[in-house]
Amino acid sequence: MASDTGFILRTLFILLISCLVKATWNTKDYLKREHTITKPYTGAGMNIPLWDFVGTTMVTSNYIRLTPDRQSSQGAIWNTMPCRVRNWELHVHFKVHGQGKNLFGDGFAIWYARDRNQLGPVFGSKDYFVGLAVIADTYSNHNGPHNHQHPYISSMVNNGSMHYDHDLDGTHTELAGCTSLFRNSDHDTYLAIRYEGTTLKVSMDVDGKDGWTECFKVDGVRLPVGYYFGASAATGELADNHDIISMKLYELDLPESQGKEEEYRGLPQAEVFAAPRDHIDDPKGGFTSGGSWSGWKIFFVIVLIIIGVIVCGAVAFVIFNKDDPTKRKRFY
Ligand SMILES: [Ca+2]
Repeated sequence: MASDTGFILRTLFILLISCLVKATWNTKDYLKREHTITKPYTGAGMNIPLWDFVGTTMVTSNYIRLTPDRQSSQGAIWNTMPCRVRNWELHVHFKVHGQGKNLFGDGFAIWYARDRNQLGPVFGSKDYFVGLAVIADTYSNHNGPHNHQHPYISSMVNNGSMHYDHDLDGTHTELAGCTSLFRNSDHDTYLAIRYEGTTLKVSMDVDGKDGWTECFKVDGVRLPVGYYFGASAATGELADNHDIISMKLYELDLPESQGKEEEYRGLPQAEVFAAPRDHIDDPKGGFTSGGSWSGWKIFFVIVLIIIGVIVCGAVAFVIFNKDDPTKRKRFY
C-alpha cells in the first residue's frame, strides 16, 4: 500500500516536472554536444575538446573566465567545429562581476562568426567581423542622442565592411537592443539567442524568475551555415570579471514545412536596423561607400575651402587693382 502511494506520487511528480519543462522550451530541441561547453570542463590539462582559448581566458572547475577584474585584458573561447545547424537556439549562462561600484567595463560578446581566435577591439574580438555579434555592453561611452541605459544588450550583423564604434556604443550599427541589469546580480544570469528562418530573437533571464524575457526580435537576418560560435570579453581602463559558465546549442525541432528552405550561402545580411540609424547621414549616394566616407568628406570640404579662398583672393586682387587708379586720381 505504502509503495503504491509512493509510485503514484512519483508518477505525479515526474508528470508535473515534464509539464514545467515543456512550458519552458520544446523538449524535442536537440542539444548539439559538439557546439556545447558545460561543466565539468574535462580535457587533458588546460585543453577542452572542441574549444580553443585565447588571450586572458582561464578555465577553473566552475567557470571560464574570459577576463579577470584587471585593466587591458582580452580573452575569448571559440568552438573549433563549424556549425551546420540551420535553425538553432544558444543558451549562455554567464556572470559579470567586479569590485567597481560605478566604473566598470567593457563587456562581452557572443559570436556566430566566420573567423575565430582573433583578439581585437570589439569586446575582445576582431573588428570588421563577418557574422553575428550579440553584445553585452556594461559601460556607456556615449552620452549623445540615442544613448541607452547600461548594461545594454544589442546585436550587430556584419559582412566585414562595418566598424563597431565604441564612442557611439555601436548605436548606428545595431539591429536592436535592450537594457538588462545583469551585472553583479545575486541570481544566475542567462542569455538566449534564437535563430529560426530569418528571425533573430534575443532573450534574457537575469532576475532569478526562471523564465525568459524577450529583449528583441528582428526579421530579415540572413546567416550562412558553417560559421563558429564563440564568446569574448575585454577590459580597458575599466575592468570586470567576465565569466562563461556554459554555452548550450540546441537544434530547433520545427514542423516539416519550416526550416527546409534552400541553404543561404551569401555573406551575413540584415534588412532592419534600429531607428537611430535613420538619423545619421547615410553614405548611400555619397562620394564613396563604407567607413572611409567621413575621411573623403573632410578632404573635399578642405579642397572646397582652398578653392574658395583662392577665388576670393583673386576677386579681391582684381577689385583692388581696379580701385587703385581712381584712388590715385583722387589723391592727385
Ligand atoms: Ca560601451
